[in-house]
Order: sequence, then structure tokens, then C-alpha cells
Amino acid sequence: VQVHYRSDYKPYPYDIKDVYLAFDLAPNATIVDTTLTIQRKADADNQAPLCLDGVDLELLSIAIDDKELDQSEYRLIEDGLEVLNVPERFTLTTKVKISPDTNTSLEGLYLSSGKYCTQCEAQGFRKITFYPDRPDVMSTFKVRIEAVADKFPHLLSNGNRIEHGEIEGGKHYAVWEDPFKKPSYLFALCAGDYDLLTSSFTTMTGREVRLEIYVDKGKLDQCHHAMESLKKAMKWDEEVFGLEYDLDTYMIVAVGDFNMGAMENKGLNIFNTKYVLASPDTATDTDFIDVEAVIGHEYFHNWTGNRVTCRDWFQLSLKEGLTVFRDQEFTADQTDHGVKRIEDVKVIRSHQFAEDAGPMAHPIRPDSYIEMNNFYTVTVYNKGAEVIRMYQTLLGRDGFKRGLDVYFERHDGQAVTCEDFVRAMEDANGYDLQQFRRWYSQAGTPEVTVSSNYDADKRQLTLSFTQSCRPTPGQEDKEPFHIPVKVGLIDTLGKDIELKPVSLTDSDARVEGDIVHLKSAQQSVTFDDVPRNVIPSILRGFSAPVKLHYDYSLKELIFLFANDSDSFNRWQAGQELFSRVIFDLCEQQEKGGTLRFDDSVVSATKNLLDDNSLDGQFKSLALTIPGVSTLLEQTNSINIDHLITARDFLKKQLAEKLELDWLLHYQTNRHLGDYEQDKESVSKRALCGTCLGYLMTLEKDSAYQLALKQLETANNMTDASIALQLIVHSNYEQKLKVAEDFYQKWQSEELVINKWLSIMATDPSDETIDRIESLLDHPSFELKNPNKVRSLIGAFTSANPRQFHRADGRGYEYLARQIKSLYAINPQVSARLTGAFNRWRKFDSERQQKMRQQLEVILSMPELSKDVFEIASKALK
Ligand code: DPP
Ligand code: ZN
Repeated sequence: VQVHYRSDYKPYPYDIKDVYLAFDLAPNATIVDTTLTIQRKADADNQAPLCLDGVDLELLSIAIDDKELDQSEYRLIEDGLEVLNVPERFTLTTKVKISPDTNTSLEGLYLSSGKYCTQCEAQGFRKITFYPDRPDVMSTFKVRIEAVADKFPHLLSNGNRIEHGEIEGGKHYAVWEDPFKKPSYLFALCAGDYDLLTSSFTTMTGREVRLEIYVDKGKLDQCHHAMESLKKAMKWDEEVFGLEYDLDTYMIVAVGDFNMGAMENKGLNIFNTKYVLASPDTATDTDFIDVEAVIGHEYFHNWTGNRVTCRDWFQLSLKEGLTVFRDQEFTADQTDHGVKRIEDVKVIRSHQFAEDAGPMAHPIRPDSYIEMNNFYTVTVYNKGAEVIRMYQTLLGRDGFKRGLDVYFERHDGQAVTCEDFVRAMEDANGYDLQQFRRWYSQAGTPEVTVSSNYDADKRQLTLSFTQSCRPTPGQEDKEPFHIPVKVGLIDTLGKDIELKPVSLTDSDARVEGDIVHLKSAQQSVTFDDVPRNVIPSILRGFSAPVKLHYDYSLKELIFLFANDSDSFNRWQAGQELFSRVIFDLCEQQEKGGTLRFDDSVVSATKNLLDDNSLDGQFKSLALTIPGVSTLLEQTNSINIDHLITARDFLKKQLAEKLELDWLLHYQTNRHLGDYEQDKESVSKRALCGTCLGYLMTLEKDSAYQLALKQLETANNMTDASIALQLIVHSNYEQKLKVAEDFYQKWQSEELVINKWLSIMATDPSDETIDRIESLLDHPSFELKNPNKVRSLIGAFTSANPRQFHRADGRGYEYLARQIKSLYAINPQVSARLTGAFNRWRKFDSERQQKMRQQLEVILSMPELSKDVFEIASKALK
């Protein structure tokens, strides 16, 4: 296998002045005629061969300046083509044949559910034609599409449609021209018979942009939320960043078979249906927010990704970290900043920390890869967004905006690097980011340990910080990071006191406002005028993606849980409180004896539940016990059985001791009138779901009846799906009948059935494996559809710890079998599934041995795709 290194970057020796592509679409024999106008770069070696990428292409002809090349003049090599002795300026024409119908990788051009569609990022364009398929080769594209008219009335590509018409034999054609230079990964083509929703948006300079959403027939009524979200995103980017859309049309096509969430192709986004379709009866409140966020994300890419793109794929976070940050801010502005922050940090802690601590750990700007698709990760995306957020913390909102302005001024129309971004931030602000750059080069989660010391005579409080970062593959030693730590000091009445930092020594950390700048392995900071018994609140707002250790007493945590003015840290105090109880219960199990924990945890829970000043969504988050994957990342070695038992015990105890409270809050927040989607209604639904979740652990008929009634009377999918989940995951006798009825009711709504599959797969009961084994043959399941694979198999491995980590190893065997059926069909999705074994070293020796064995089984599969190979082989290293 070939490993690609960031340090090997070399500019491409040729400019591709323009590209003309002509597609004659046919399921098994699509013909692609390509004409490239090529010029050698002035500084390039005049012997430089012309190297083009190409995979799964049947070359029918190749010519330079209309002269057909004979076999001695070019060479077909592995995954490409080389032409030696090319002139300085020339036109290259190629004709290839491809087979969209049999392309199940969903990369390149594929035909699924009767429609043609493309996915070119990162390296799918090479499955369409021979081309320098790398993001730093940018060109203008003109595209002609020809197909049978009745089956494919819509023929779409990037930019503007400049021509169209009928051709004999029942066919028709369209010609598209994109005036903006772009790399091949932003190319798109769609052909099919869709329903179309149109609208328009007037930009800040008064230009009218036509907005179009193309969906499967019959789904038009589920597109309105996506359309409204698009308009909000366009407006928001103008208002917040002064960024305006640049083409006359913005198109979105929704497809059911898609590897990713969505794709930002210039002027023609292609979306997974999951992130377009939403109506109250089929989509949950979370789905509505996700649709808005992903629509925003892809729209924001038009500037951060398309106008300014990446020089090479190692720079992926340049566009993804930045664009995730932008979509997070967008969602926060549309919803609630505090709640959104907590949601985002939960992803970091449960998934990104796990990645950082496992065999695939990589910096946000990776140094090498075997398969680029494996690096579309929570590290590149979400930790990347945390790094961008830290710029805003360091430079302020205005400073960050100034930096972005310089970035666009300098680099509009270019393919650039993360280094170019840092430099724009530095230059715009006169700020030294030398040490900050380590966030790009060092992998792993930094750990910050803090202790405090109060000097009563001087009324001074000193916080002492140490930072360290464990080794990650290929990186033994780490240098200290520049870590902005936001702090507050809370007095005994629960109020923040004014921070008055004093410098005692030169090595003290610098403090700016409420930010402590950590820059070396050990540093401290002293505050003046501090009354007795003040409690520090550290890493407010999760100001840096680090693990924080501070030895709070139980009482202090409870105090912060009730009082911290920083909503993130208030939530955090509760999470730490619950975690602490759980780890304590784990120890009790090791020792034997009855399980117990302090009653003050119960009253703290009750106080939060009863706090009328708090929003229901925040309460719901604060009352949710950390999940197993988050808990796993908080310890080095743990008995998973004890962990799950402890977590369930805590939940059930809180349910029992506060039964009437959960019930009361459930009843007072339950809304029985018409469906509403305002913030308050969403909050109430969230809190009701949490209360019902506690009540259901009691395994009482009264709770079952409550859930059944909610399911029966629900006028929206939020209420229905949580009720269904709680019933299916309980020991209620008739649960399978309830599940079957739900299936019957919703079988024609694919996205709802995907939820149903997930709920079935995440049932913690011992029969689940057998059930999901038989679901593979169920009419609702289809191995070729990534959403279904993720809903059934992905949900089982990531959200059913009890059954996936069964002591008998059947969970692991199940996963390996699914990978075996899938890897030849869809390498990308198979590689994602394989990642479920990444943390195998965390478990007891029997489980380690069983997971290891399955990884070996996977590695021995014949003609294993490099996607899966990379994940499995790195896991075993
Ligand atoms: N570039 C795409 C996105 O993140 C890939 N899924 O928006
Ligand atoms: Zn993106």
C-alpha cells in the first residue's frame, strides 16, 4: 500500500486553462468526452510528463491537438495515465466509458434509485475521467449532458445553464457553464426526474438569486424547512461576515444513497435526504436543527472552501474546521448559545477524545494517509472548529473578523494552506501565533491539571496549572500548547467576583480579561482581593479542547451545578458529579458489597429539575447522565460491565427517589394542543423526554402506559420516536408488537424507518443481536444504502455498548461479518464501521483478545479495500 505524505507536496507542472466535459448518460456505458486546454507552467521542467489520475475508466481514445496518440505515446499506469513529451501548449481530448449502474462505492458518477448523481470529494473525479484530480488544479468547467428525456427530464451541473434542447431518439441535452475556477472535487452532475421547489433571495447588493431544491417525487412538502434554512444562512453570512453569494442560481439536490451528509459542489450542492427532508410528523426537533445546520454548512463553504480552497488534502481542516465553526455559530444564533455549546462539546468528548487517544490519532492537519476518505474525521472537522474558536477567543470577535477579511483579500480564487490562514490572522492583528501553530501539528488531547491555594492573610488565591499531552502514534514527545483557559471565581453567594490578577513572577501565566494564557508546562496565576471560600470555575465555555482536572469536593460540584453563571460549566459540574458517582460505584463493585452514593446527589438533581429560571433544553442536557463512550474516555482502564451497571444503577436510583418529581415535570411540560415549533415547545418536549426516560427505568406499568399514550397521541416525530425508543429499550412485554405497529405505520417513510432500525439496534436486551441479524433480510434494510447501514449496524456498534461489548464476543463477530459483506460494495462506509474496534485496548484482556481476533479476520479478507485496511492495520499496530 502507498502512504501519502504532506511533506511530499509538489506543485502540478501544468495549468488546465479550461475543461469541457460531454456526458452521454447510459447505465452501463456512459461515455465521457473530455477536452482539456493545457499549458506548461513557466517554472516547470520542460520534460515533465503529463500525469493524470483515472480509476475504473475504460479508455476509448486519446488525442493531442486532434491527433490520435498511438500506444507508444502514453502509458496507462495504476490509477492513472502518463503522457510523455507533450508540447508547451496543447489540447488533450480523451474518451472514456464508465458504468454508473454498477458503481456501488457511491464515489464518482453513480446511478441509484433511477437517478444519476456524483460525489467527487475527495478523489472521486478520477472515476469519471482522466484528470489531475487534486484540489490545487483549478479550472473553469463547461459541461454538456445528454440523456433519455422522459426518464431524466432534469439535467444539472455547476453554474449556469446556457443551452438546452431536444435531440432525436427521445433524448435531450443541456449545457452548463461555471464561470468560477474550481478544483475537480467540486464538480457535480445530477440527472433524474425530481420534484422541484423554487424560491429566491435578494442579496445585500440587490442581486436576485434563484433557489432550487430538487427532491424525489412526492417529497415536496418536506422541503420547506430546508428552503427557509437556506435563506437564513444566506442572510446570516452577509450580516455576520459580509459574505455574499456569487452565482445566479443555488441548487440543492437531495439523494437517498449518499456516503456523507452533504457536499458543497459549486452552485449545485448534493445532500443526503436526511439533511433536507423534514416535516413535523416525520422529523424530530433535532432533525430540524440538523437540516438547518447542514444547509448552513454547505452554503458557508461557498466562501470557506470554494472561493478559497485547499492546496492539498492534508489541509482539509482549513475549510472544514472553519466551516464547522461557522455553522456552529449560525445554529447558536438561531437557537441558544449555551445549549449549542454543550451539544458541540459532547461530540468532542465522546468521539474526538476517543479518536485522539486511539490508533488513528492525528493532528487537525494530518501528516500522512493511506486513504484520504478516512481523514474526514471528528478531529479534522470538530477539533478543527475548536481551534478556529480559539482564534476568536484570543483575538476577539472583531480581530477574528479582521483576520478573515485579510484571508479573503489575499486568497480569493486560490488553493491555500492552513499556514496561510494562520498568517492572515497574525498579520491582521499583529498577534504572535507561533506557539498556537502547534494545534495544527501535534495530535492528542492536552490535559490540564489545576490546583488552588488560598492565602488568607493576603486574601490572594493562586491557581497552579500544569499541561501535558500523551504520546500518539508517531509523536512521542509534545511541546506545550498555547491554551486559552477562561476562568471565573465564584463567591459563597454564587456571584462571580471581579478578577484582579497580579504578577508575582515572570513565569506567571498572562491573564487578559477572564482568559489565562497557558504557554508552558507549569504556570500559575494569582488573584488579589479574593474573599474566603471562593470556588474557581475553570475552562468556562470549554475555551480549549482539553481535558481538565481539578479536585473539586462533592459539595463544590453541587454548588457549581446550582450556581455557575457560565452555563457550560454549570452543565459540566453536573456531568462531573454524575461521573464521579459512577466511578465510585465501579470501585464498590470491585470490592463487593451493596452499591450506594451520597443523597446530596439526589437533592442536587432535584434542585436543578425544579429551577424555574432554567430552559427545558438545558435542563434536559444537565439531567442526562454522561454516556458510556464519554465515560470511557475519562479513565484509563475500566471494567465495562461494572461501568454499565453503575450507570444504570445511578439512573434508576434517581428515578426512584425522585419519581413524583419526574412525573410532575413530565405532566406540567406535556403539551397536548396543536403542534408548535417555537423554542419553548421544543424545550418542553426535550424535558418531557428526559423525565419519561427516568420513569421508564422503574419498569412500572404506569410508566409504560405513559409512554404508550405518548406514542399513540403524538402529533410529531419528536414525541413519537422518544416514546418508541423508551418502550423498545424497556422490558415491556408487548414491546415487539409496538415496534411492529410503528413499522407498519411508517414503512413508506424511509427516514422514519431508519430511526426505527436504530431503535431496534440499540435495545440493550440480550435478544438484540438475533433480532438485528434477521433485520438484515427485512424489507426495510438495504446493504447498499449507507443511511441504512449506519442506522442498523453503525447504531449497534456505537450506541449499544451492552450488546456490542457482550462478553461472549458475539457483538464483535456480528460487526466483522457485516464488514465482510460490505467492503467490496462500499469501502468508505465499511472503513467507518471498522473504526468501532479502535479502542479495543481499553477493555479487559478477554475482550481485547476477541476484538483483536476480529480485526485479524478483517485483515485476512481477500482484496481488502485500502480504506478498511488502513483502519484495521493501524488498530493492530
Ligand atoms: N465537504 C463535505 C462537507 O463536509 C464533505 N462531506 O461538507
Ligand atoms: Zn464541510
